Amino acid sequence: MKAKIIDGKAIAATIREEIRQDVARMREAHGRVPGLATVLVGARKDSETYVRMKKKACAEAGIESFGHELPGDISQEDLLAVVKGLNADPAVHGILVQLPLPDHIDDEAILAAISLEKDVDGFHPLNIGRLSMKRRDPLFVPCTPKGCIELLDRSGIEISGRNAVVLGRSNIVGLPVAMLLLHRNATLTVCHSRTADLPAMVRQADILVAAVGRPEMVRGDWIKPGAAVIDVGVNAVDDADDPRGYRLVGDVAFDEAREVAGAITPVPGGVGPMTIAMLLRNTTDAAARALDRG
Ligand code: NAP
Ligand code: LUD
Repeated sequence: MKAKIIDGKAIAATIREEIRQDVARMREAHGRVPGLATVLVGARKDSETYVRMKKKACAEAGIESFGHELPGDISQEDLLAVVKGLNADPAVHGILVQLPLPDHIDDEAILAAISLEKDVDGFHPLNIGRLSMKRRDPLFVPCTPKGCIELLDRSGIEISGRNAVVLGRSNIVGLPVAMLLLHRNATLTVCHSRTADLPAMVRQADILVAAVGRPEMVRGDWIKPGAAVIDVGVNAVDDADDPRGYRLVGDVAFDEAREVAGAITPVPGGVGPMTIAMLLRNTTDAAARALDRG
């Protein structure tokens, strides 16, 4: 039997509509709307695309966005000054500094400078620290990991008590998604580039989250029959038949895996749109908290 396709694009559209209604209610009740500052350093094509998509999604939800496009050779000091200016701006409820930053920038110092209340990416060290500890609620959960859990929940996939395998341990996806699965009482395995027998580990997974950045690395015969597969990877591979000269594939060989899995996310149209929806959710939550503080 073929796997159910988890339609991230459709689920994200539903969530964005929920947010649009929350924003409209906020505007009516308080005369205020959420504001997101986007900070883009340099001219990476992928980062430009993602930031453009985020600003467009904000506009559609009624969220104000403030774009800061900065040169790739900006100094650490000047970038810090931009962040501090945004911290002080009452119209800005959330600050997104798109990663990766150029090599000469100390990204940890930049992320740590974002005010905790505006850390809608959830990358501030204190938010990550809280996420990693039992019963310490972070103010914000990172968008991509949060989107993965939301996809499972909205697809009716049980997490508690099941074997979850996460491929990858990056700060932005692998590690935080592992923490979230653990908090939801999955039995957790985290694999990485030194894992001895990756296929054998993956075969244990009732829930597999793949975030390695290797096109179609996970083969169909690695998948446990009936497993839920969340493919975070977004990899461009050359394709002469595509007008752009490339197409996007995940970390999982989709056509093989869908013959075995119980449910699977496609790439594109899986986790990616959820990342953006969760950013809008976090920004709207940040604005609501700012209103509560008065
Ligand atoms: P990353 O920082 O490069 O981390 C990759 C992780 O995968 C590392 O932990 C690495 O292990 C592990 N890894 C690499 N090669 C491996 C192999 N052959 N076998 C086992 N593990 C291996 O990447 P990332 O930022 O987490 O992103 C991962 C993928 O997700 C990329 O394709 C990225 O484009 C995509 N992504 C998508 C979204 C979205 O919204 N859809 C968001 C973020 C990222 P070590 O730790 O041992 O080096
Ligand atoms: N930095 C992210 N860097 C990269 N794909 C994203 C992403 C949308 N500070 C910070 O936004 O959350 C972040 N915060 N990230 N990413 C990756 C990561 C960051 C990746 C994919 C998508 C955001 C997305 O919508 C579409 C899809 O998978 O359907 C395809 C888009 C296309 O190029 O056609």
